[in-house]
Amino acid sequence: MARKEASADLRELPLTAMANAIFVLNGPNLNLLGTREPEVYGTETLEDLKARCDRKAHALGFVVDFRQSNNEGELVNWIQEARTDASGLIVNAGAFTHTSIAMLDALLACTVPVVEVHLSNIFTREPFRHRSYVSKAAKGVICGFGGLGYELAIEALAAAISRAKAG
Ligand code: CA2
Repeated sequence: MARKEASADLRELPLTAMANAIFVLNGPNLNLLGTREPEVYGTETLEDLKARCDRKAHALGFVVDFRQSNNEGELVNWIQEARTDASGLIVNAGAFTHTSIAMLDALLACTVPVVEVHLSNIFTREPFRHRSYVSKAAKGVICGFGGLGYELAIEALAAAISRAKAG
């Protein structure tokens, strides 16, 4: 989703802005948001979530690189990229949340703060959704607040990054 557009936007920014980049990575099937299961995931599309993130990040002095993939390996590559090209990472790993040791390993190797987000409250859903491999590598987890959760995650990440910078 808008992967190339986001990168092109970022390439036009000065290097100092790259240091303030927050990667927002979305996993499988999240490209379908807004088309089905509104009672679980709401009515917003992924584009709507991107717009929320852009607005919130800009207000706090950050830029967002917002991506989605259905491919586990691609998500792992992006997490590795975040080590050098982002100051923080937000991840909604979709169903890979509950299965992916590869994503966990990549996240554990990530030196920037990570916030895990889910649109739905995974703990009130089927038992297989109660376990998250991602959480072990996350500074915090936000779930159950729909698209607002992405904005809350940006706020939490911005605070963590500022604290780290202040020493
Ligand atoms: O609540 C979340 O954000 C999830 O990460 C969403 C994943 C699910 O597997 C996780 O357990 C919780 C699923 C995303 C699929 O979203 C769709 C939305 C509309 C239509 C079809 C799929």
